[in-house]
Amino acid sequence: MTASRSILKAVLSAAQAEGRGARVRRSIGRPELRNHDPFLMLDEFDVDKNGGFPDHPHRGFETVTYMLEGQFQHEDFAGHKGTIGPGDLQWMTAGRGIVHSEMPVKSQTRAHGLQLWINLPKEHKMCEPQYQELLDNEIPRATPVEGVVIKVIAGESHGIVSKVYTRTPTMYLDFKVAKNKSVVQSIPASYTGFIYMLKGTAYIGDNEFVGKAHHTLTFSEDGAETVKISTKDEDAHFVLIAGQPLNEPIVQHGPFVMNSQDEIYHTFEDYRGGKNGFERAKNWKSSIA
Ligand code: FJE
Ligand code: FE
Repeated sequence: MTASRSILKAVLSAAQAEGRGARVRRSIGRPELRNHDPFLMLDEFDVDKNGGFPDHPHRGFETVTYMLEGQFQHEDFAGHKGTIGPGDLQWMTAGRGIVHSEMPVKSQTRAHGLQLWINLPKEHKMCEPQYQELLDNEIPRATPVEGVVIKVIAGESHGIVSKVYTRTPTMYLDFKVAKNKSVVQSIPASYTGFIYMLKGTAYIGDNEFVGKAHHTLTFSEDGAETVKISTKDEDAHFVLIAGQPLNEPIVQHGPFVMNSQDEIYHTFEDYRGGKNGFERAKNWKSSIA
């Protein structure tokens, strides 16, 4: 019998200002949770109809936007446009370069969701940009026991496999667990991982570490291949995110994440000069910001 991963730390994310009039609860990426290779950032965002994330670039990683409530629009410099609503997913590989705008639909009062930044391995940092977009009803569910519904956004759970292609091996699961349930999730031994609590209370590991809303709970890196999660007198909603660490140098300058200072310098040159993937950045302005 293998033991469950345990929880190393629990960190509360308070809301902070970000973008234009937006509020985020930063999980991974905050000072206490800086190096969680392969993950760079996780924000629980809350944007009202006048806020958002107007025109900005990315290079060298992936942004994964998962909507919880409301409608979010996006538009990029290549003319790629769309709207995602509750339960929908946009898995964007920025690769060598994307410039885009991410804004709530104006008629909505609130857009609430999660945005995860996953680092790319050296050999994929300059790949062609790619979008993988899935509507809520296209994301498969595992229901290992009554009262436990697991949306398999990436990776696998209880025999249900996501069709999302991950250049950095990643598991991304959305758990809705009714009260007084228990579930065991397999995790590859080499993955790092964490739970971000959205609602309610969950008890994690053999010694039932208590996890509450807006807390990030980081997993022990002891090679255990499961994590045990239970609920008691309250339902719980959380995401479980895990991935293969890249163990490569990280040099981040805002929305550019490369392996060396020299590559960051060249990225600034490319962005400013409209080169090497940023050709369409010149004079581009989104129509939604
Ligand atoms: C940003 C660079 C960025 N959290 N949560 C610098 F890319 C961003 C940014 C976001 C973001 C976007 C969404 Cl949709 C959700 C996010 C950061 O776009 F805010 C800064 N300062
Ligand atoms: Fe962005």
